[in-house]
Amino acid sequence: MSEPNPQVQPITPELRQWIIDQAVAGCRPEDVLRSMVSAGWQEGVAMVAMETTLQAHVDAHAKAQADQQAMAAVAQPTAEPVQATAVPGRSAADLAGTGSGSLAAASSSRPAVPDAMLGDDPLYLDAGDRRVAVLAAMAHPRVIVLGGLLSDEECDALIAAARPRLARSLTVSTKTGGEEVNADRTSNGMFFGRGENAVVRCLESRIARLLSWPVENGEGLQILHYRPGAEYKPHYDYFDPKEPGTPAILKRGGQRVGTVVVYLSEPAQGGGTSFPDVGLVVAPKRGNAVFFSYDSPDPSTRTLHGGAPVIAGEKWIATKWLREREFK
Ligand code: PD2
Ligand code: ZN
Repeated sequence: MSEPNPQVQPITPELRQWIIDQAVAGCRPEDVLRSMVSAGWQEGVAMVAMETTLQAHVDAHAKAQADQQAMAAVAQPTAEPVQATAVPGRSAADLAGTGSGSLAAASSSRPAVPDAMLGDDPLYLDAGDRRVAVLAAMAHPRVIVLGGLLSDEECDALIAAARPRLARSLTVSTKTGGEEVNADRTSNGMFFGRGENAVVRCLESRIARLLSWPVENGEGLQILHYRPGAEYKPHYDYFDPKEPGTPAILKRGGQRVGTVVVYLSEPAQGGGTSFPDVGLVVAPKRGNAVFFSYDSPDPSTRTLHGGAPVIAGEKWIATKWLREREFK
């Protein structure tokens, strides 16, 4: 953070971005305030800077979501209106430490699910240490295709660290709350712990910044390896509320509300990520990613998706699932 001028103390764009970065990274508001004060900011100015910055951030996010929902309504005049859900994650009010106070009251439409700020139709998004391209976006289902989320070297580093730890992929059983081998998922996989190594940390902080969703709400990064013939049949990533094992699963961070699939290698043929409800297939281009979100655990989100069979070559991906709250 730059040294403030004690006479004037203007709230600069750099300071605003720094405050947003701290919030998205999950820093406690009192710690952010303390850092600002110890860097020379007057406490009152620091408080105002935090409140106004986070409020503007939330408003911009809400506007982007409202624009997207309006677009969806135009495209789907008969579709049901998008429902506001309970407030997962953290609001600006929570982040600013004002709890249910002024900011919460001022902001009736808080971001309910992770999302990128596409309000002004940007070609690129700032992921902190990297510029990421917006290659395609769809409102309903909410799908965003991102270009260049990881470099080739970062893809290789994740594959190399994961390879010795691969085992037949399991899925979470909503019948029991445990894990089981699933015939619909014929890949091998492993999980990194959150923040386990430098590349994992980099990817996690890029995702948190791009989608304005705290790192702490992410499950550990999963790596999957598909050989020819391997696939992941269409499924939903949220946990079915009607299944008996779901309440136990939800104790750790609530529902899944978003998924980021990052392509680490390109198969020669096949292996796209399909969204059968809308006839979309995302090509598995190395370094690119597909993000989709679901604001309720329901097929009306149209987020049925699958990993198409690999026809030739090998496919490696990294999957980051995002929960409503901190995933401990
Ligand atoms: O490999 C994929 O493209 C894919 C498709 C559907 C991955 C996942 N789901 C997942 O990891 O949830
Ligand atoms: Zn999936």
